[in-house]
Amino acid sequence: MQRTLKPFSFELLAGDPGCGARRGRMITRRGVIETPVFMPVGTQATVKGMLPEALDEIGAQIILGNTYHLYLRPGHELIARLGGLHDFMNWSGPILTDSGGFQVFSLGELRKISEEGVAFQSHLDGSRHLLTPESSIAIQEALGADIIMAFDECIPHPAEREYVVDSTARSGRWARRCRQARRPDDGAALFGIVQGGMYRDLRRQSAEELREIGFEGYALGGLSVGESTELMYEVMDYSLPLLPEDAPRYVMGVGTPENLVEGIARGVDMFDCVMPTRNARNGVLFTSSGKLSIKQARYREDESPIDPRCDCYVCRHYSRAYLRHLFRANEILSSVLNTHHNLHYYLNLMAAARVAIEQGSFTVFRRDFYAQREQTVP
Ligand code: PRF
Ligand code: ZN
Repeated sequence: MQRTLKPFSFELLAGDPGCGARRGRMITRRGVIETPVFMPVGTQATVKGMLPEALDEIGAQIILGNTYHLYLRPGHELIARLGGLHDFMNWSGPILTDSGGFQVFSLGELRKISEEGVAFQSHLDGSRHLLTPESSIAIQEALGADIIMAFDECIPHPAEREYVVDSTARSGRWARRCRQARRPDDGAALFGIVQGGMYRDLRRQSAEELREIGFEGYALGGLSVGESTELMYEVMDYSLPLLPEDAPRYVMGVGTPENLVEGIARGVDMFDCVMPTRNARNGVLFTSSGKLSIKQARYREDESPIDPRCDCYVCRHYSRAYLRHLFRANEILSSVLNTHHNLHYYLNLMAAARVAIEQGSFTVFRRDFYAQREQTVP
C-alpha cells in the first residue's frame, strides 16, 4: 500500500510585492493543501464539536492530531490495528501530528528531561512513560499521519540564556535522531522545529542545524509562550528568513486572527491553534470587527447573526439571542454552533488572504482587516 503513496512537495505560486506573504501549494499523500493554511486542532482524534463533513464544508484542508494524547488513549497500536487515524476518525484529508514535545512539557512536575527523552506521568492515571525522538516518530507513523513533527522541547518564557542554549542544542540532537528514526518506506513528511527562545543567535544556530539535517518543512516552535505580541513578531521577523525559501514554514500554536495576518505578512505558510475551538466553547466568537462574548446581556433580544459579514451556516440560521440562550443553558449545541462559526471565520480569513496574495494586494487586505476592527497595522 505504501508504494502507491505520493511524495511530498511544496511549490511557491506567488509572492506579495509589498511584504513577505507567500501563496503556495503543498502536496501530501492525502491531498493538496493551499497555503497559507490554518489547521483546526483535533487533539483526541476529533475536532471538538465538528463532524468531519462539517469540517469539509467550511473548507478545512488539514487537521492536527496529538501524539501525546493518542499514545495514552486509546493507544497508537490500537489505532493502527483499526486502520490508522484517518479511518478511525473518518477524516480522509491530510493530518499533521504534533510530536508530544509541547504537551509533555506542559505537565510541569510530572516530567523529567534527559538526553534520552522525556520521562513523564500520565495526566490520566499517573502511569509512567518515556517519550523519545524514536518513539515519537514511531507513534506518529503508526497513527498514519501525513506530516509528522520532530520531537523537541518547547522552552517557556522567560528562560535563562544558559537553559535555552542547552535545551536548543538537545532539541537539535533530538531532531537528528528523528530524521534517522523515520521509516524510509513511510510516506509521511517530517518537519523540523526551530527553538532558541527569544535569542536571535540561538534561533539562527537552531535553524542552521535543522537545514543541515534536512527536513521537508520547518516550524518555529517556542512562540506564543507568554512573550509580548511585539516580541513574537520580532522573533518571526528575524527567524523566518533563516529558513529555506522553497519549504513550507509553520508557526506552531499561533494564534489570534491578528497573529495569522502578521504571520502571513512575514512569510508563514501554516498555523494551528486551539483558539477558535476553545474560545467557541467559552462563548467567545470571532467576527470581522473583533471578538464578541455571547453571554453578555446586550445580546438578550438581539436578532442579528454573530457577524453580518459571515456567510456560515450558523450566521445564516441563528440569532445572537438564540446562541446566548444555548450558552447560558449549557446546551451541547452551543459548542457545536459556536465552533462551526469560529472555525469558518478562521478558514475564511485564510482563504481571503490567499486570494489577496494571488492578486498582489495583501498590503491592502491587511490594512482593511485592521480598519474593520478599528485598529491599525502594528
Ligand atoms: N513544539 C511543539 N509543538 C508546539 C510548540 C512547540 O514549540 C508550540 C509553541 N507555541 C505549540 N505547539 N512540538
Ligand atoms: Zn458565521
